[in-house]
Amino acid sequence: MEKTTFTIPNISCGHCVMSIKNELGDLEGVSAVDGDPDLKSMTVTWEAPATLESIKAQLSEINYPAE
Ligand SMILES: [Cu+2]
Repeated sequence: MEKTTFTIPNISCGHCVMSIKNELGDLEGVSAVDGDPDLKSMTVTWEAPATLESIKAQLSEINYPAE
């Protein structure tokens, strides 16, 4: 199990955090997603078959690319 914090400049409010939570939560292997709109960060708990690449790809796809 891995825990990774992503900085996502496009986050502007709690609604963004909720959208990202919903979208990343659908990825197989992702077990928890938490975010902070003030820090513009999301912390994702994940394991295989999810990968760092698949999480980043999903973030880009929903227009919240990680730095
Ligand atoms: Cu927002």
